[in-house]
Amino acid sequence: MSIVILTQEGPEAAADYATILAAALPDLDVHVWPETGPRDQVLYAVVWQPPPGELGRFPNLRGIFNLGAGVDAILRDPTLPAEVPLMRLADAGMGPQMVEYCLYGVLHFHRAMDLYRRDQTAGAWTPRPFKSAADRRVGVLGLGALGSAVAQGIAGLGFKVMGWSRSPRQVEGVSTVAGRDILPRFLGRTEILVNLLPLTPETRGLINADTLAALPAGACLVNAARGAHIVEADLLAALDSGHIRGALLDAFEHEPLPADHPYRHHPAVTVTPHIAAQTIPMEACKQIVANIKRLEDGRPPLNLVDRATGY
Ligand code: NDP
Ligand code: OXD
Repeated sequence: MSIVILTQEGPEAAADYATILAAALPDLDVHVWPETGPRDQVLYAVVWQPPPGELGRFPNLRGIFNLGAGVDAILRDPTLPAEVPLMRLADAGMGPQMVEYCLYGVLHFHRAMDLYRRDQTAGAWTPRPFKSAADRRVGVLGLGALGSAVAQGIAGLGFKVMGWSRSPRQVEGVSTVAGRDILPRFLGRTEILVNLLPLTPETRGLINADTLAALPAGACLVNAARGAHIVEADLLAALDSGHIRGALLDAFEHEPLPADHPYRHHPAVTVTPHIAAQTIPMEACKQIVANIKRLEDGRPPLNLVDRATGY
């Protein structure tokens, strides 16, 4: 019986996972795709952006484990077996990284580092008036494992934070609202918008001309979730008009971001190469191993993806 690690990033990217899983689960052989051993022996698949069509080719799978928080890439595969439980990582060491990244983004815009950078390039010397964190309104889209940690982290520095989710949530130090109807009001009070939503049919393109227009003039955006949450042409138009002052973007619809993509050269955009929160093999494997044990004991797995909502 075996586990297969499926990633298009190549065997080197899978090596640490293979070593840790082999040590923790000595009764299971560990294979790294494209080497799979006999396909009917594979009980568990550990995947990150798996090669399309592959997951449908293991007839006895008991569980699929995503090596990340977002499962949008897996759910896009039409051959994904419908009956096999799909699990994702919940925090698994990504929380503190995501808090750092988003705090950096909030401070970058709060302290006008984007504008001072441009001033420096232009040879200008333009001090701007002080505004306290207590007067800065930050909005966090998504209050899950990562969004709630980020919202709390930002609130911990004294910012006025509001979080938005699908169902009502409570996060200490953060005012929270839920549901689509409240979104325009949430956006209307948000000077710095931080996106930590999963990419689902409901959230694809959520950051578009209408929602950007609902933000106050001069608002800024930190997108640490998925590129396809944003309608790129709408964001570029809002940046060009100045309605949106700046954007820190970590994830893109097509990665690597093409060299000639307008984001790369836009003076109001800072691009990072999908590094906001990286998977830590040891932490990820702890969750996977614990979940395999739960499945083997007939207990419900943790962090099960709801195929109906897409996260
Ligand atoms: P979770 O599934 O734990 O949380 C998702 C949150 O989004 C929940 O609060 C959920 O609401 C809310 N949500 C989902 N759909 C809607 C909707 N239609 N309207 C309003 N709120 C909605 O996800 P994580 O916090 O673990 O991760 C969030 C995303 O971050 C991942 O899906 C991934 O795309 C991205 N990510 C990016 C990384 C990077 O390096 N750039 C690294 C890791 C993750 P409710 O609470 O009601 O369920
Ligand atoms: C994730 C990611 O979803 O790294 O975990 O983007």
